[in-house]
Amino acid sequence: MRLDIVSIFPEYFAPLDVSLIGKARERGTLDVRVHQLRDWTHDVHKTVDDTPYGGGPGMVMKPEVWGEAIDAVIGDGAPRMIVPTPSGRPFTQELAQELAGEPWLLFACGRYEGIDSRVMAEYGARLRVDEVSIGDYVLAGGEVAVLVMVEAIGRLLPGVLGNAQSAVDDSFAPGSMRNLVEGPVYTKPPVWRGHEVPAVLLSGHHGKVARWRRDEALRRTMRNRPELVAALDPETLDKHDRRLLEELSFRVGPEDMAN
Ligand code: JCZ
Repeated sequence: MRLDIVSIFPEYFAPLDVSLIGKARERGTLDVRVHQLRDWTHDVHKTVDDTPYGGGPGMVMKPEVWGEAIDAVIGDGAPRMIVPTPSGRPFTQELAQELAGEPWLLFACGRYEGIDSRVMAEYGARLRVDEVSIGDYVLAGGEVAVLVMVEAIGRLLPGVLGNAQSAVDDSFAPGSMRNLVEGPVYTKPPVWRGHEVPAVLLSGHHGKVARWRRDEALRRTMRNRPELVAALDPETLDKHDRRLLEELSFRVGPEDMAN
């Protein structure tokens, strides 16, 4: 997969030289190219921003420099273009999986109050362009959002994770703990500073371990993400699940306790 990133702060992307993503780049699985937007300015001050039409605070990134940068980066090609913004569509595990199937992604990192919207209109007529939000908080620019997305996408590429199971076994990945967050995890030693590993995990009883893990996932989802419990399909809950959720005082829906 090829990734192009355009930013006025290319130094932000130093983390892509290390760990999983760095190794994937060394192997050639990932071809990451980071570009300095200011390379496509023409004035001595390398200006990338101007005052907003209609007034208001802050500055807006000028369309001309973005146009020259993107034209140069894409050539005759047609990558999928991603523009981080707090007003974009949510970045989810599902979108990460979709993007992991693309051969070429172009990330455009805004700063200030964002990029003149005509840039997205122009390339939206030539490329698939998505404005994407990584969460409901406001960053100072798109760079950190791109790091988040590249890590989430990169670890899904064939051969990037050491253990191929790890990627399909995550909290939000289809076919694993579906719509629940993961429960707690433990390793050796069996007692640490007086805290014991739950005995069931040492029992060797796989059925009981699975049941306990599901209970813990339900408890933790109820505590931290009650909206996920509310959205569960009751058909995916067995009698034991329903009893536990009752204990946690959650009403489960039309199904009765006879199942
Ligand atoms: C440019 N401020 C780009 C994205 N989810 C999320 N939060 N904040 C952003 C973001 C903020 C920005 C810019 C200037 C993205």
